[in-house]
Amino acid sequence: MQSLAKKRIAVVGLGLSGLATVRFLLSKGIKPVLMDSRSKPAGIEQIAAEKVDGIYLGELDANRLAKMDIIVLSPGLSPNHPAIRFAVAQGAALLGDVELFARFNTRPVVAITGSNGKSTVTMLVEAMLKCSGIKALAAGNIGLPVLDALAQTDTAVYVLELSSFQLDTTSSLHSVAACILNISADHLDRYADMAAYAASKQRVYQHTQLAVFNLDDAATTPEQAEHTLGIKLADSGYGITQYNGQRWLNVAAEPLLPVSEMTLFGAHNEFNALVACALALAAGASREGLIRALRQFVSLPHRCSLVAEKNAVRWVNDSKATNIGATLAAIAGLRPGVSGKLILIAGGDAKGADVRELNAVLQRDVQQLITLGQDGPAIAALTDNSIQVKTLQDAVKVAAKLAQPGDMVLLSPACASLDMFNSYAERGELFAAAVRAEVL
Ligand code: UMA
Ligand code: ADP
Repeated sequence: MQSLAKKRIAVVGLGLSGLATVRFLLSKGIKPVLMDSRSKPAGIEQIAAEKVDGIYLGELDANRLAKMDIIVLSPGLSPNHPAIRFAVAQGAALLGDVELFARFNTRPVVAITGSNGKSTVTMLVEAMLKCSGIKALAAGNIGLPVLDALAQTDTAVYVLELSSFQLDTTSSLHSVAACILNISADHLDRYADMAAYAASKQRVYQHTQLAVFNLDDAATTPEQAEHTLGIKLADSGYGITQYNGQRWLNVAAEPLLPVSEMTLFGAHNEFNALVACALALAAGASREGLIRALRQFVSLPHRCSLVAEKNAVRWVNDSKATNIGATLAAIAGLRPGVSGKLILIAGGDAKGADVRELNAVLQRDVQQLITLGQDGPAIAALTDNSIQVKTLQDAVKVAAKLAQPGDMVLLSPACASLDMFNSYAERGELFAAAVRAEVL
């Protein structure tokens, strides 16, 4: 990437990362060609047409793409799109915004991927570094495009949440530590099979000084890495230990903090905390910094958040559970604390996953299932205790009728929201609003 200026560069996709890429290229004096398969992408008005080398909207033109030296592809578009494949076959180089970041960045990076827990661990690592007096910045899939983060020059360490889509177009990202938290079915509408999805995640370990992985999930084991660190709750180096009559986080073989002093709860979050400790220490955090961050951390919204407690019924919003693994983790974490029924609201776009993986938990832990959305019927068919509804508001109404003291109503859809909502956040907000209207 020495002489970007002499290359013909197309930015394909004008969402958050595409717009950040355009800003980055313009700052380097490069006029890219812009394309988006939509006729009216939301951010288009932010671009001054005279500053770029053409804006082409609507169906991607394979011949125009084939004339490019470099295509910077947005994560929401598949590299298997026929027009992209054609251009690559003609010799265009395909990369993403994270690859551009990697080629220009000179500061330490911590890289985090996995099917679930990425945002939580990313925010925790950022908080641990900040509590250690290190200027850390979280970016990537979490929301801030990496090329916008690159422009923040007072950053000392980048903490990057990376999706498999971003990793697919990344090949030279160096990191002081990298992690795959777990691998469970997700995005199977874009990958041929689980092996292809897992191979994409493995790319995070390509050039890392320390590969942190999940000892309870073989698919996360690094296929190539010099230094590795496996973590599971029942382990002695990084794990949970009994100390002074309490359960403690054990970090680098020494007790760090009683689990009861963490603001996060649930077994999956204990694991997330241990991983975050390992990653943050590798990037220079102090043990005091880890402790402060774990005591103060404010849980991210839409992840097992309590919306309301009324008549001893708890209403919990886990809208961020956009795949089956996340819903299983939420139920495993929350069910032991529920004395009455667990009423689960699930459904949406299952993204090609096999919903039968919910079967055992639905039989064992869920007393009432309420489903909605495109794949609601397939989930409802798994159990006799199911009711299908058309809207989230109806789901809340039905749940309110059935709930009794001691019960929990949990929105944890195991599906993406996009068949009915603009985002998981909108789904979570509408759920919270419906709950407040119905029960408060
Ligand atoms: N799209 C088109 N045509 C195009 C370009 C995009 O139809 O030409 C559609 C995509 O299919 C998608 C939407 O537009 O439905 C947005 O795609 P995008 O690639 O423009 O996305 P950005 O706005 O750049 O946001 C991306 C990440 N989105 C995706 O990977 C889909 C954001 O992660 C990320 O925060 C942002 O870059 C900054 O790095 C979001 C996400 O949903 C949270 N990620 C997926 C997930 O977590 O499961 C992977
Ligand atoms: P991501 O960014 O990967 O989507 P989040 O941190 O936003 O992950 O958490 C999303 C959901 O995934 C949470 O609501 C929770 O139910 C589940 N989850 C969080 N951490 C884990 C984990 N380590 N293993 C399995 N599920 C998890």
